[in-house]
Amino acid sequence: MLNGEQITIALSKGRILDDTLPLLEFAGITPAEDISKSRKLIFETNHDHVRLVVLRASDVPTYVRFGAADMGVAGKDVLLENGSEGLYEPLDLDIARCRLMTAAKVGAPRSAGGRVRVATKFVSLAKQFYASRGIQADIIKLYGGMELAPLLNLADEIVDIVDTGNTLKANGLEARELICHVSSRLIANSAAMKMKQAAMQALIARLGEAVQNRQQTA
Ligand code: PRT
Ligand code: MG
Repeated sequence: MLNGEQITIALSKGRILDDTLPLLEFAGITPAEDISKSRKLIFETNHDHVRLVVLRASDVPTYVRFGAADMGVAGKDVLLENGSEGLYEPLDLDIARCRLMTAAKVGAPRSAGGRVRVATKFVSLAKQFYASRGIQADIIKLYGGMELAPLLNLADEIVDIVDTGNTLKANGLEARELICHVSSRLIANSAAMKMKQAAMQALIARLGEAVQNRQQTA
């Protein structure tokens, strides 16, 4: 099905890799070696024309947007935060599900009428969210470990990904407001979708079946 065109698929290590590999396997694509145990960044597969590359999660849309990778898997949080111009989003893979939420110290009151200091790596989404609520927010950009910010009084609130809620709980924080539900999406370069149409469409169709199969057997 994938003859002729070389297809490069961008993934990120961790939950996206773990949850995408079974879908790729259902679609007939298996890496030539164990990606999680390797320091390499480019991996051949059982298909001559398909290779996998492993990037930082937040870099996946960039590689796909510029066509350095034809396809990729990225969290909707990353796509919303960084914009998805020039990208097709042909499939919701329904993996790595979580919620983008605001959180604060357990029981801490929101300063009435005043400004709220918000620490997050989702600067753009946080700005939009607080503006939509008519709340004046000073956004403080962090690159990770947002939970620490309220504890050290760097911020009143954080905007972060929540799954089980265990990380918040372990740090004396509580989730407050839901900003959006998140899952990982298959993204594709628009030009590649035209130039490599047959191979890309075939792969997307197979991955769509893999997602359905997983949902039915879950
Ligand atoms: O780690 P790096 O900075 O390279 O990037 P990343 O953190 O974005 O990558 P990664 O692999 O951790 O996450 C990739 C994608 O997985 C994210 O963009 C989300 O769409 C999705 N996802 C799903 C999650 C989680 N679940 C999740 N639980 N991303 C992060 N978390 C973190 C969260 O930031 C918090 O620290 O886990 C903690 C909360 O988990 P609970 O279960 O304690 O609530
Ligand atoms: Mg991470």
